[in-house]
Amino acid sequence: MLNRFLQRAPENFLSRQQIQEVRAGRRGFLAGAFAAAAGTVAAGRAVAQGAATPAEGEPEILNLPPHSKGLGQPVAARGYGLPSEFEKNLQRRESPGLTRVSQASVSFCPLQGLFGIITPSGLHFERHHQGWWDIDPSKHRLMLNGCDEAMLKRPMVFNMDELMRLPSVSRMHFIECGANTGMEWGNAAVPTVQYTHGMLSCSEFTGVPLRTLLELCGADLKRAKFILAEGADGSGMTRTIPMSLVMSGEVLVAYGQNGEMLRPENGYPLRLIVPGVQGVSWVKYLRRIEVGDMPYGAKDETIHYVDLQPSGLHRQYTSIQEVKSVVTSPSGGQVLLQKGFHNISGLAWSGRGKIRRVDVSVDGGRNWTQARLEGPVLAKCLTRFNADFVWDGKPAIFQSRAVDETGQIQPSYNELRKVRASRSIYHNNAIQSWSLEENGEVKNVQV
Ligand SMILES: Nc1nc2c(c(=O)[nH]1)N[C@H]1C(S)=C(S)[C@@H](COP(=O)(O)O)O[C@H]1N2
Ligand SMILES: [Mo]
Repeated sequence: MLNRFLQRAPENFLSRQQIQEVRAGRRGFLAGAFAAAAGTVAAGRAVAQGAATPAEGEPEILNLPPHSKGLGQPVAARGYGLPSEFEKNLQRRESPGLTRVSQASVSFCPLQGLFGIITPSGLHFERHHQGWWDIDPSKHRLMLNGCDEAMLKRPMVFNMDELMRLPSVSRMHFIECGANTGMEWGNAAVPTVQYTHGMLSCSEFTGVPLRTLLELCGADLKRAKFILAEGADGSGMTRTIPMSLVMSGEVLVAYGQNGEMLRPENGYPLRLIVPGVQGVSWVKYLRRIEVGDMPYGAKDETIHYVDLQPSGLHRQYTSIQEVKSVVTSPSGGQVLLQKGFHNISGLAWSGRGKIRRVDVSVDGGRNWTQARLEGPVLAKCLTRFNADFVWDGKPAIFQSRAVDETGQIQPSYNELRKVRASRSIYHNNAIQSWSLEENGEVKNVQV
């Protein structure tokens, strides 16, 4: 039993005292159940004990509660639905002290509490370099131009209605910030999967292939080598994207997210979708696309979002998010309250295509067993995996290792540090370890 419904602390894990309280209650409940079972073959007194009125706070199955007898809420009491009152603890959270101001920060997605592969839009992680805006879509414009007149024959400015008239596609893709897991390069630094891996989300996006727009504008698709995407917020977010990705038809100028318009935090009313590529290239509040024949060398690709190599040099333009996976449950901060069966569940993804296979270890990587991939398994999309685990009460170390359809295998920390050293920020796709202690607590460790 995980502590999903018992998380009252502002963070996603219980205090030591709360765990003790839960255990005390739980133990009482189990003792009652065992007494009942024993009672069927032994003395009637044990039966009476087992079936006794439940401990305080335990629901009474035989007494009908008010919601079984009365009239419920009317329809449309909420024009836009909200999660249950009892799910309040599942929140995006800012990592304390990570940045100096919350306008240039990250809120992490609570992966430990999510099922399947789609991130509810209200829990999608946020990364803003200069705060978010709720931009009036009737005033928003997208301009397309070339680096010179020959590169794009008909420069155009679209409004939202004009864009939304065009043939659209809907695709499910993950977005991962290049800095996801960036705090873990040197050592296990943060306690929960929300903070280790929560700059990751997955949605169904709807929009127009950028290629369609470039064709409409008469771009020279032979000469064009790169595009520059520019956002309308104050961060001056501009990113160079290779034309090869655009020509594949995968890059979308998107307005839809999970069946409705994008959320303001995620770029409403228009953002770029660049499947498989790190989040920073998914320019939000998209207002301009320029077609060119050279990389643009913008600040967010020359100074930021570069990878420090062991030689001391920086590597630029590493954009593909390599194969990666993580066990989301049981994960750091959670507590196993009972021995016996537990479902190990997690997410796997690759910027190069589909996930082929995920292996799971419960002994820190000595032995591996193949996890079940729950469909659908889509390219450049999160894939949910599950594996069985029976806890005997002894310490364990949970790990997952993903392989993608190109044969790339997720590296261990040792393997990754051999080629990348340990002082980088971006593109950490190492195997995550969670240590299960004898007392049931799960902790972030590196082995
Ligand atoms: N205009 C604009 N686009 C932006 C950013 C930004 O600050 N401004 N942040 C980028 C970064 S670094 C990431 S990781 C993703 C995050 O997208 P999200 O906030 O929808 O999760 O948006 C990218 N696009
Ligand atoms: Mo990012």
